[in-house]
Amino acid sequence: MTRFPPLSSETLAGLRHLLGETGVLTDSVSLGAYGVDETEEVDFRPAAVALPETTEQVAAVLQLAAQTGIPVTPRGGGTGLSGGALPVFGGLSLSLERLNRIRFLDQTNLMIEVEAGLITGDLKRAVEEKGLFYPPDPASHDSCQIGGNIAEDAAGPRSCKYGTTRNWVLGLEAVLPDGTVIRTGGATRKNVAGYNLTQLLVGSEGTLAVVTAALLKLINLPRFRLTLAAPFSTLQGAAQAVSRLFVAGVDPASCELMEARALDLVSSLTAIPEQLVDAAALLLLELDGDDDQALLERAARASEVFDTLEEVEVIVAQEAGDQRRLWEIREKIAIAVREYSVYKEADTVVPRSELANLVEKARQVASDRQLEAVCYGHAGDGNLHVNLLRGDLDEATWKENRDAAEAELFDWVAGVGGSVTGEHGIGWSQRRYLPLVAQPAAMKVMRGLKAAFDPRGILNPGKIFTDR
Ligand code: S2G
Ligand code: ZN
Repeated sequence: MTRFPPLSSETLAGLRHLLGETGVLTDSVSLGAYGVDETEEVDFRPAAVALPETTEQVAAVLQLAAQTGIPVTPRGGGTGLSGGALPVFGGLSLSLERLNRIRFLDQTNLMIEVEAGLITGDLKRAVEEKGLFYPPDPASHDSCQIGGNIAEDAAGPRSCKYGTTRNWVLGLEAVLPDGTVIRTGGATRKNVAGYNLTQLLVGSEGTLAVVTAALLKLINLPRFRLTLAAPFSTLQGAAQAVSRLFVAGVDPASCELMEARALDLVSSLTAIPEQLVDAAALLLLELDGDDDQALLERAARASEVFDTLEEVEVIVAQEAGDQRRLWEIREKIAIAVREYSVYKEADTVVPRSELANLVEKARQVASDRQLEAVCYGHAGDGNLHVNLLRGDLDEATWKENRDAAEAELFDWVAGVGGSVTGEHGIGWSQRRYLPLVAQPAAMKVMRGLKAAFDPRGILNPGKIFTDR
């Protein structure tokens, strides 16, 4: 494992000189807070937290780190689910939270330039006030930051129709590990000049450069939305319906699946409508567009698809309040699971046609090891969050069984052409699974890229690869 020098009092004084007294935190409450994100069961404290306010300050911090060999771990809102923002080798936690301005909104070209620390929900609301739409909608939208979304290529329910964060990034401003500021991409809809550094940095989990600002694409806000809740009497039926919806051209903006156990857990946090409580599985769809009649026709088409599998009493919500109540069911599942049990989440993604088999496999790997599996997630993307619950197991058995169950599940997922993370990233907690989906030759290219950007290995060390 790589070793780094400790943060000396000279380096700390240098940091204070660059960022001012309030720009560097070393008290133990702060170090504790910046040592965790939302990943289960991990905690790594930094030696200090740096809070720059400008790109120049980010560059200066990285220059100092490069000179002294101190590792730097960039951090957004701390809502990550693979430990990407955790300083596993100590050193500096570099939080972008104070770079949170909207630099400009270009309503002629439908673009916005924002700084990395802007809360994603604030970005979404700012453009919606102007009748515009930035579709990516991670579950944590009210606390995650756009820079973190870019680092992880975050997604959410609407990536089903609109793609993940990367589909909306036209250009970036970023700082390389030696402190050099680079700009990639630009304000054009097309751009094939040279290597696509923008898209290389998106999803690179803060291991290649620190993103400080992004130029994002916008579209017009769809005028109408419909929410459909479809209770199935079998989980297999619900899972099979998903691929058929797309073949039939229903084109949902979101298509989420949750199994009975997820509904059962979330019922302690929000009301489940009578017609849905006994479902073995629930599909929740959002349809959007500018023609309300066309939306109703697509809703009818969705019902026809369901009826090819079984008779389903679909709830169609047209009012915003009714829609919200239905979406709350889905949005609160993660919290409900967390409140119920210690758990480990496998962020599986498979071709849609494998969804039914995925749920079967998740149940088997769990029950073989006295665990419970709760499956829910973005079925339209083939992306299910398989939550393995500890229940009553003692610590040692839990760890052993959890790891074995997860490994068997990911082996199977890779075998059917799926992947080991759909939207939460490899980060720290999924590193050992990357080789299941990236062959040795691809891993070698990835390592070469890391070395080209960060020859000294000081930027977010310990992530993505097992041996750095
Ligand atoms: C979702 C969050 C999962 C979690 O879709 O709700 O991506 O474990 C998630 O917090
Ligand atoms: Zn999710």
